[in-house]
Amino acid sequence: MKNLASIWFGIPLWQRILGALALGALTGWLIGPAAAQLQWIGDLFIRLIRMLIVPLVFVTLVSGVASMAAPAKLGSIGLRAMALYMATTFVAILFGLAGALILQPGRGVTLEAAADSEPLAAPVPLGERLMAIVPENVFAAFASGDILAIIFFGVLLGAGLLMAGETAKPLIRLFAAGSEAMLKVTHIVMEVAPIGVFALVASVMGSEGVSAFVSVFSLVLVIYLGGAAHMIVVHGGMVRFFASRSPLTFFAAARAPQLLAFSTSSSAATLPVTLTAAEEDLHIRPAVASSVIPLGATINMDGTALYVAAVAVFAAQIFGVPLTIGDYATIALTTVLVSIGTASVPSASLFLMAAVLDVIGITPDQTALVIGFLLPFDRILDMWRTVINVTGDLAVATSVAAMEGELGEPGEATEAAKAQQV
Ligand code: DAS
Repeated sequence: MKNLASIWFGIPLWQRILGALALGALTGWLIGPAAAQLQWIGDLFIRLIRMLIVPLVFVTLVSGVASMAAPAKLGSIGLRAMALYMATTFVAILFGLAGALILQPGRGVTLEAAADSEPLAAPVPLGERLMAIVPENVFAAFASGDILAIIFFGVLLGAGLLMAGETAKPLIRLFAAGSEAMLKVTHIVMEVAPIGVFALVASVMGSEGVSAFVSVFSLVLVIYLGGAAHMIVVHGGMVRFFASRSPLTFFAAARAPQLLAFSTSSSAATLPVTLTAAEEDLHIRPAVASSVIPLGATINMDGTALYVAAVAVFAAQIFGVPLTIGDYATIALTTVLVSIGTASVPSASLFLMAAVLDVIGITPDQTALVIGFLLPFDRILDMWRTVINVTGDLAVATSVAAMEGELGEPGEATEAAKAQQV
């Protein structure tokens, strides 16, 4: 038994997760809807990961900011991250539009009246969402897991500790220890990832089945091929250009978060692993990783932007709505806002995309038809777009860290461990 365990733990985690994913897909395909019995195991795993998010994001952010050389850096990190986030999202939209125009996924698709399609979730107005970044009550923000509000407060507290000088040293060390501890807890939880991933993928494959692919094969192609091209060209190119890092090394370090993003379809559920990979495998110092990664998981969604833009063209093709250059520009602008507003949970953007379809003249009834048509297998599309979302966060964080001189070398001790020697 002992050497079985040593063999198992001797296999790299990402390979154990990949194996579990493949076995889950096969199991789901073989036993079909009966695989739904496994759903509770997947749900339990996601609860485990989500349990980490608030404490991990908060302590690593406060510790990261408080260990910064100077508060001024915060401004340049934030500005650089936002600029790269918006730029990569815009390019992802171009990939989505181009893919949909080339592959014409809406050609020949006729939509029967969608069954009782879900009522469209009214998207939260962007102004309201921006106001909510400032929490009226930080404990309420913690309790509700409001990541943007937690980031806002965490940055301020970290800056306050930084400026408090000597008297704050004990608290800074406490947060550094907390950050190290939460990263270790994430590792513990990740050890059960293969079981959780197996159950999640088996239940999705069992319920969606491969047949779902047939009716939207070309749309799946647009998302999967367009997304792969975007990751290779844009994310790989950024890492090469800004950080002089090999894209292959970057993608190897991103494997575990990508596999988790694929299995959970949730950037939020993947966030603890994205943060750990950023600090430990990509050697991004906490000063950058602790703020840029949680921010990206919340507002930077390249995969979602590519998907929403592609579906807008897909819908226009189905209903024969002619699109002018102005329409494409409107799709791009609205899609950027939708991708910022999309929550980091499964299928979040499926309903928000109504805002984009609306601006190009698709009627609410037609929108309901499109959403009703996509709903049954949005999860298969969501799995991949969430991978692209998470990869984009890591690529931007790597680039910003390089520009800020906060990109360490392999084998370097983590900041928290160094802080312990203070
Ligand atoms: N699943 C969402 C995420 O967590 C993205 C989406 O719904 O488009 O990134």
